[in-house]
Amino acid sequence: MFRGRLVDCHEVPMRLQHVLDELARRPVGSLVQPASDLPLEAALKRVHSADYLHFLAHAWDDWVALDPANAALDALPSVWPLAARHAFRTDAPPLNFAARLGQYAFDSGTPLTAGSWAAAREGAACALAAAQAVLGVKDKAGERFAMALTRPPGHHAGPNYMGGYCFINNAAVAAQALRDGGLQRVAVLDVDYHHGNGTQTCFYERSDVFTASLHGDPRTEYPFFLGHADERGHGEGQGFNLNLPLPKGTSFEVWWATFQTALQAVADFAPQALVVPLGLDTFEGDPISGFKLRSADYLKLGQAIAQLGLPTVLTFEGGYAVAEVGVNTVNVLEGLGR
Ligand code: Q9C
Ligand code: ZN
Repeated sequence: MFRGRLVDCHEVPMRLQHVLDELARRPVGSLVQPASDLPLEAALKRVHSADYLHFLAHAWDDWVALDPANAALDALPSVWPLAARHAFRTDAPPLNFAARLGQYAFDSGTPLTAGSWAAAREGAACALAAAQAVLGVKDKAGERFAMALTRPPGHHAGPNYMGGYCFINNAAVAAQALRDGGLQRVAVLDVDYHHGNGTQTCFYERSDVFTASLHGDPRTEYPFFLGHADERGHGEGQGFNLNLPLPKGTSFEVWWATFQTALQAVADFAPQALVVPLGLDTFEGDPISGFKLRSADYLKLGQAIAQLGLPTVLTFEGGYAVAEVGVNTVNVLEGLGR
């Protein structure tokens, strides 16, 4: 659902194929599948509520059970409880499917389709495997970098809601797995064009995971209702969230100067590991975003992340200039090694 019409989703399978094709041309590391015996259910429950996970796991079957003809359609939410205004009750869960979908979604632009749960779940397994790879095992040192090459993306998904093409927050799963693996302080540096609202919310009241996001100003850019500079964390988490909103149309030079502020804030936190939700929708050719980064700029981005000197997990977030997303992603990965 985009601007009042059903359109083809911007978040398409070919995005990842372009990354794989570019990696075949320019290998920057080994490609591995996550092991099948990872403690995935436990890792998912560390980030998402049990009732939300149960909803996601059964949503497609529930949707098709309403009407067999639904198998040819995506499920899209159309009604919301507006909990923030205390206008509707959320303590009396509805049975109606449309109501349940609305309860667990914050926009109408995130189609839930036949493979959504399986893909989101495997994506989280990949993020968990990436976290474990940088943690290492008993006698074996961890990898310096690991990227979860998955879709759908994750950084808009919160503890109990989907949205922004996201269902499971892969970056949050990775950050929590790094904590549970024994690291005391983990930083998240979100460079997607859109504010990482889900990740911010997951860790907003915690001082052990510092979250920073550099993104289009929510006054004009999605997700609109979170991502302002005055959101600094709450309670224990006061001071452990940093938002750096920038106007639509921002050039690489201005973006880069602001990125330095984010890097310094991460370094000041002195984390033991870093998670980077990597969105390539900051690219000048992105069809739904408004920053002006060029392909070569992503080499510098990768290089600067590596200069933090931290074990780093990257997750694959936005980036809808489909033909260029492979080159831009692999440029970041190549930059890491420079
Ligand atoms: N006028 C990610 O990049 N709607 N999600 C955009 C633009 C949703 C983006 C409308 C954008 C979601 C992971
Ligand atoms: Zn994005």
